[in-house]
Amino acid sequence: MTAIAVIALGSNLGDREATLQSAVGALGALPESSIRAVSSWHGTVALTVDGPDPERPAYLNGVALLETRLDPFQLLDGLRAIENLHGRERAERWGDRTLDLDLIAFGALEIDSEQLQVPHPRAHERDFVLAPWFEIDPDAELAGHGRIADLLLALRSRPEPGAGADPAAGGGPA
Ligand code: A4P
Ligand code: MG
Repeated sequence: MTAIAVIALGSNLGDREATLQSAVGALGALPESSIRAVSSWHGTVALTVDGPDPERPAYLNGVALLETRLDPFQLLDGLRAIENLHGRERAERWGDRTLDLDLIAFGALEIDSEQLQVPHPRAHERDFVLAPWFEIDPDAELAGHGRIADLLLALRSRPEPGAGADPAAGGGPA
């Protein structure tokens, strides 16, 4: 059975665009898999465990749709192998990286194991995932969270994280 996997790509070290292009090539070369769509690359501020940090190298982020006969765990192994081929090192959580490949969704499947959670547990609140995904599949839904168009709208109507409360706004969202 084939499924459509939604894969988020991110890079904030080295030649980011070359790395992302090379990763897309490697994704398409996985067994029984082919690329269906790739977004443009979006420049984004690095999100760290302490919040957005404009002092860190900025990311390029994008999303690819991969049609695959691999199962989600085989695909995760493939993503790790491609990250490693592109010099990924794991020093700190949410630290700078040459390449991050996250499995955002796998059809409508929901998985909650130690190794793999699908949909990706933080995808619904990340502009840098939803915006490129919306570009290539505007009608997409994220299992358990609804339409990505609505998620993006909700995110963008919130005050900027870290911008602080606006006293004139009178106590936050209604
Ligand atoms: N894992 C579980 N579920 C998944 C999944 N759906 N996709 C496990 C991928 N991996 C999944 O990942 C840690 C473990 O998560 C893996 O062993 C895998 O079995 P990792 O790639 O080694 O580490 P990480 O990416 O640092 O951790 P984490 O918590 O997945 O980070 P996030 O949430 O992916 O955030 N800022 C901007 N602007 N753009 C970014 O792309 N990315 C991150 C990483 C932080 N800040 C960013 C960006
Ligand atoms: Mg990751």
